[in-house]
This record gives sequence, C-alpha cells and structure tokens, in this order.
Amino acid sequence: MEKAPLFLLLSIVFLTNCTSPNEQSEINTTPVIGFSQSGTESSWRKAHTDSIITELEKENYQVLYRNGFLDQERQIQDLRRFIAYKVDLIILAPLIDSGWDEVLAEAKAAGIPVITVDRSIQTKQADLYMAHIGPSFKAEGNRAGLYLSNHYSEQSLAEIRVFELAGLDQASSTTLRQEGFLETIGRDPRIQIVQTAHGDFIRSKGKEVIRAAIQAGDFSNIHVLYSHSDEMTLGAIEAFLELAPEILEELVIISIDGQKEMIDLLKDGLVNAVVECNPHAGWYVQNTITRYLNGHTIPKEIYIPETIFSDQGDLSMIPTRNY
Ligand code: GYE
Repeated sequence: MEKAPLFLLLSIVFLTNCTSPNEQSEINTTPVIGFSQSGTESSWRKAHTDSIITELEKENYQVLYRNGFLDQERQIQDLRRFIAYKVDLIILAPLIDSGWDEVLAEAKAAGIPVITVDRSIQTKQADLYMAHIGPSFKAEGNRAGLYLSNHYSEQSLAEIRVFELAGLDQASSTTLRQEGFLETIGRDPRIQIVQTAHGDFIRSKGKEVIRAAIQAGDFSNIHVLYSHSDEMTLGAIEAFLELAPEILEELVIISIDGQKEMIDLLKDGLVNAVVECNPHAGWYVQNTITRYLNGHTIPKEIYIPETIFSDQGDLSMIPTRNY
C-alpha cells in the first residue's frame, strides 16, 4: 500500500476514535501549558524553570510561564489567569504546601488537569491535582544524616551538636529534609539538632540569621551546620568570613542542592557534603504530559533520581554542574 493512503486512513481513525483527555483541546492544535513557578531565588530554581520550559518546547508545547516572586497569592492569581485562558494543562511549582484547594477546585471545574512539581502540596481531596513530579526530599535528608553518622562513627566525642539552617516554613522541601535527617541521625544518639533557624532558601536571609546567631554566641559549641540549600549556605559562609572565620574552619558543613559554586567549595575542602537536589525535571514533566495526552494512566508520585557528593567519596567523579 502507498504511504499516503495509509497515513490518511490512520488520520481518519485517529480523528474519529481518539478523544483527548481534555475535551476542550482540539486535535492538531499545539497544547498550551501554563507553568506557575514559585520564584527565582536560587540557581537551582532557575535551572528547574529552564529545564521544564526547554523540554516542553522541544516537543512543541506552547508554554505560558509566570513567576510567582515567592508570593503564594500571586501564584494563585497566575493559576486563575491560566484557567481564564483555558490552557490544556497547568504545572504548579508551589511555594508552600497548603492553601491551594480553592483554586485547584476551580481548575478541576474547568476540566484543566494540574501537575505539581518540586515541592508537594496537601489537599483535602486527592483528585485536586493529577500528579506530583519532584525529588524525594525525605531521602535527601536521610542522605545528609547518614553522611553525618558515618563521619563521626570513629570519633569519641560525647555529643555532636547540629545547627540546622532550615528552608521556608511550610515548604515540603523544608519539612521533609528535616524529617529525613532526624531519621538517620537517630542511629547515633550523640547527634542532636540543638537549634533551627529559617533562612527561607534565600542567600541574604541565610546570612542574616547566621550573623544573628554568631553575634548571640550560639555557635560557641556547635559542631555541624546542616543547611537545607546551597544559597543559604553561601550566605552563612559570608557571615562567618565577616564575623568569625575561626568557627568556619572547625565546622562540618552539609548543604543541599549541588549548585556549581557549592561543589567547588566541596572540592576546596570548605564544605564536607553536598546532597544533590536534581533540578532537571523537564524531561519527566514533558514525558508525563505527553503520556497523559495520549490517554495513558499517570502515577500520582514521580520521583527524580539523585545522589550525594562528599569527602567520603571520589570528588573527581562529580559530573559537571550546569546550575
Ligand atoms: O533546594 C532550593 C530552592 O524546593 C527543592 O528550593 C526546592 C528548593 C531548593 O530554592 O535551592
């Protein structure tokens, strides 16, 4: 059979039999995806945004991107804009884990599926979003804690005191990184978090809270700085260099993300361990959306693979960073 008639035949079958999951979208038009990102506070997040937009555009999706500037109300308005525009699907990178039910119910009523990326959310009804695609923050916290219990396993200190520089309150990356860490440091009862301060995942805020803690004398008896993000770690290091470089020399530092700047500091020996948080969500997001639009069932939770880099491993094996 000639190619043309087969193609024609297939097109007719496709056009008559295939109903798109979103009935508003028409076959043969480019699907429009609304993407609400929470902010631009870190190189990690810029890489996350780029990855999603690039991979979607590669497959010819049209992406409407909105930056929420670390403001949940703004993100909610952006979602309402997408609903009014009748996009085919919404990607939400939520700032915090609650407060989304109402706008998600509006998206649902309009027949627009929502995929959450990066941080996860809690909703009263599970069907208010279709799937979540992101890192396992709990596993990241686990890796940080495991590093620490290994680090001290041969040392005879009576207690190991940790200062936790936590991310934004009510963000799942904060809550779960804490939970995972507590779980694995529990192997060694000498290790305790003695203080937690929130730097909101922002470099200047990290610097501010560490500066205040140094000035209050809180670091006089701390062995470890466990920071939930590289940007905050960079802020903390600036504060130490300005106020108390001698403390920095002694401190064991664990950071999360794996930005290039932090890997360089790990190689220089200033930082001890960097838990990778993989920002390259784009391919997973694109693949999930494509599968959904082709009628496949989508798993509710999709995790992105990650690792840890530390002075317990071979630093020359770390893949080149692009964030
Ligand atoms: O670690 C941090 C960013 O939620 C995983 O947010 C994300 C965190 C990431 O600002 O750098």
